[in-house]
Amino acid sequence: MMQMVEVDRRAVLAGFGVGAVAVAANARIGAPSAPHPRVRREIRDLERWFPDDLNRLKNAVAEMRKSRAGAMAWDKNAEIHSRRCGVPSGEIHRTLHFLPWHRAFLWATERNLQHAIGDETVSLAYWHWPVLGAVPASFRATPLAHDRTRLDLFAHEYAFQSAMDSAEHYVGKIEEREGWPVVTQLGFGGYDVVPGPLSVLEGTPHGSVHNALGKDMGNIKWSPRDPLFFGHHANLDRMWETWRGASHSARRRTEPWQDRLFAETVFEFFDLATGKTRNLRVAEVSETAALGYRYALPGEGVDGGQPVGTSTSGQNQNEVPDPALLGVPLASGDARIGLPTVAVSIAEEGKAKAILTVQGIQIPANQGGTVAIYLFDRKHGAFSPRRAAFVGTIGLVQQDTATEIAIALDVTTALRQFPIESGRIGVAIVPVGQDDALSLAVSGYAIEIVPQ
Ligand SMILES: [Cu+2]
Repeated sequence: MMQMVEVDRRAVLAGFGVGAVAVAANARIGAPSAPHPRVRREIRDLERWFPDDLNRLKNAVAEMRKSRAGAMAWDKNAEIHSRRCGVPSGEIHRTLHFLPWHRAFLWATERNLQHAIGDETVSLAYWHWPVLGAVPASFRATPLAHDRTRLDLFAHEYAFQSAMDSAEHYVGKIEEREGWPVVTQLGFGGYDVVPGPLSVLEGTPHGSVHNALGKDMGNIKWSPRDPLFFGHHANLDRMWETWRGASHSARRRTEPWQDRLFAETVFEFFDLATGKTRNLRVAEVSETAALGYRYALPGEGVDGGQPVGTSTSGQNQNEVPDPALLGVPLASGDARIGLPTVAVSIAEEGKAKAILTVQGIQIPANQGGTVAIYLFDRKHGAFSPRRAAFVGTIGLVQQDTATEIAIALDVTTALRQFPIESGRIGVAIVPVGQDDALSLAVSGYAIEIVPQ
């Protein structure tokens, strides 16, 4: 599958002609409408300290959800997302366009909300999952309520720390070793302009939080029908900004703004003001300041408020799922251990890391769920959570067609804490807290030791 992906990309690149065209990363979409950028705040902060801002958002959503001539502007806006899911070209999931497309979608939706009530100060809010670990009160009542399976979250579902820790470079790197495609760098928001492995961020917390809420939110195409979609994706957008750090940080420079296929792609959005399509180039959404907004920290600008959840390092033990929630492994097998190109050990901090790739994960149509990945020593025989190292969780969001995906995870810490003495590493994929059955087939597992 992945060799195919590489061939496709080269073919498309050839169509554009050789010679990269530089794209200014600071492209502007006209001046921001207000002298100060709009501030997107955490939902609980709006509830407690900024009721006027929350009311503006509620009124605008209520207006867009009203039926006019049998059609709702809200659903027309949501439909834009469905056109980019499970499509032969222009897919915005499992690609590099995951973060920029959703940023543009939030921005276009925010403009529509402003237009709906004729107030350009309407701003989206973000849902920082760990603050409450549940759906905020304001999103449980009309007009922000929606049909959802669950209102509480498990910590392993909003495990953003793993995504932050694994976010080495925005662009993942895939190498071929002994005829086997191996991910040697972990893409934060994707790997390529065509669908490739699922990035850590897109699996968890993105996919797992979608799955937790279920109903429309658990359906990749129609998730934006739920108003909380925009709170969820605003927090992912904020994580992107947090990961980038200060302007022009080294991380920001690793982003593929020089890649024309990435940066010059044009996406269409629904524009309520004209009833027509509004186009946005990916390069136009590189800077939040140019789009006229910024994110406040949770509790920012509030007397006595404490910023929370701002740490971007360290392991969060709460992310390990409760063993009582684990089901029977959906798939397990031995990992191929790639020979390191130079003799390095992962035991020493900063010398090398171990990357696990799981290839050819077949997900049947209309099935989704959150799975946990474990490593275990094969000398003990079959998998048991009590004798295994937890690696991370991956949220696989339901699609209406069967899909094949690959995932890559940093297993350095897991292997340090749980040395595999026999050298035979087993990998298990275990469903977490699922009522409905999910079935998976996997073609193989590989662990690569990558010098740093
Ligand atoms: Cu999406």
